[in-house]
Amino acid sequence: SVQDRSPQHELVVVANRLPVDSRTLPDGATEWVTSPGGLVTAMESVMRTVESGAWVGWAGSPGEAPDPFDADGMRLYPVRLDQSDVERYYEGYSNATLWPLYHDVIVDPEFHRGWWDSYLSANRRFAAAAAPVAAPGGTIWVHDYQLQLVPRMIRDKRNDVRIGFFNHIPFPPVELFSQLPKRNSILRGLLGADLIGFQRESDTLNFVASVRRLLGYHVDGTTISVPGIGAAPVREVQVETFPISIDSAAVSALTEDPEICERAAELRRELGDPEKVVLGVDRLDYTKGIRHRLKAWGELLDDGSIDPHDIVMIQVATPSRERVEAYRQLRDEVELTVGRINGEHAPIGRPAVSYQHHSFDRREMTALFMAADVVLVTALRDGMNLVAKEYVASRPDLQGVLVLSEFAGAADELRAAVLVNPHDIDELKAAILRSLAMPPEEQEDSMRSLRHQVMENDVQAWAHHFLERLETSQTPDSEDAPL
Ligand code: ADQ
Repeated sequence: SVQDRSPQHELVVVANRLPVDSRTLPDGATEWVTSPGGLVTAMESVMRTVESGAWVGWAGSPGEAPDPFDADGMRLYPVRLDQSDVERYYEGYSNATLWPLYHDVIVDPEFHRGWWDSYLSANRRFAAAAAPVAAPGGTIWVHDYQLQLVPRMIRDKRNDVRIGFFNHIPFPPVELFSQLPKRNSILRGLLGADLIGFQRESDTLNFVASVRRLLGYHVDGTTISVPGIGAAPVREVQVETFPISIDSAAVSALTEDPEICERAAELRRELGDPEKVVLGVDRLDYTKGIRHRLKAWGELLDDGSIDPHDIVMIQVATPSRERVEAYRQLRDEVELTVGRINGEHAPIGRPAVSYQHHSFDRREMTALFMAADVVLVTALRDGMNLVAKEYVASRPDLQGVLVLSEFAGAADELRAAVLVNPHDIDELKAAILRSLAMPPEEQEDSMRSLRHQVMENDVQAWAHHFLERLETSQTPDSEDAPL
């Protein structure tokens, strides 16, 4: 309730978005719908074990923030973002500066000073919402590139709490990171945490190298010594790799649902019962390599290596960041290419590429994975890529082939996939043909090994592992400790 003046939460999660979406009903009232993303699933199992958990984030529409409320056993604290914050902090600095820079400048990052000012003030608002609601000695876990200044901002207000930060996207090599205006403020912001986690080992090493090179701090392995201001003592910050995962058991269990099995069979019938179905599932993002995939597919059709009567490709491209220019351009290009491929190759009445520009629920997504003989994950750069893991979890029958870019974080763990460099179109074409021709026994060997990896390392284990490490990191000073 609003009368709750001094809330005390053992664990506070801070992320750009709350785990719920607001929906306006016909009568103008607001309804909250849980958005079951990976992070929500991961935290659900952790939140169940703490007496009192909280989540701080934006509710998804610009303007006044709703009052705090309870959902799914947690207290949610909405943060206000005005229209100009959405344009400059979120679409601007987060998604048109940091996102392309952190993904190896696949498109040019834009640098605008006004965007930075908004990033700073929005980060302050998230920190100001999170700091007062953590219990003394409690834990605050900050997520992702939109909130890199928050750890330090919380540290400045609360020296008694443990602060963790996890970056869901890659951390770039120091040569690229150095281009970022205000780069040192970003590093100092992150170093307010006790534990900083990354998806893959190379991200951890890139971050540590940037701290050493740009701030000159002492580094011992992956322990960074952050000098105190004035007489304050040196603080040790741990940097570690925590590859994120999915709720593997839940995904795998869906494949036993008779309705979903029937839907998988129906999908194949709807496509005209082709011999093989090839699937891509991505947010419509330039990091995902959708253009490279379509280029390879178009050439395989052009040179007759693939007969569109026998083999169909489904490309699911979820609408994403549609107000950012690079995303509008990408959508136009992808849709032009799909149109051309279909115009040249599709038999009458059925597609060569079935293109789906919308969202699907979990059940339909599982049916798609079950219907797919080959899944193509051709990201040019990706923190992890959960689609790769979802496909593996959806194949307890041990059939199907995963083609996986070595530039996706998942490639560090999923060694038994058909690994590719998606920039090499010839290599990509050869990998697709090899996958389409792979004998069932070979598919089984590789899928068994992939499943072992994905089923053993689920998102619940990921969250527990991170929080366990955070608990054993340097004990924070209590507020009244003598200086
Ligand atoms: P994303 O870039 O969003 O995540 P990804 O890891 O593939 O990428 O997760 C996408 C999720 O959305 C998957 O669960 C997928 O099934 C779902 N999805 C995609 N299209 C959909 C559709 N049309 N309908 C319904 N669901 C759809 C960021 C990083 C990744 C990192 C994750 C988690 O960029 O590298 O793996 O965070 O840390």
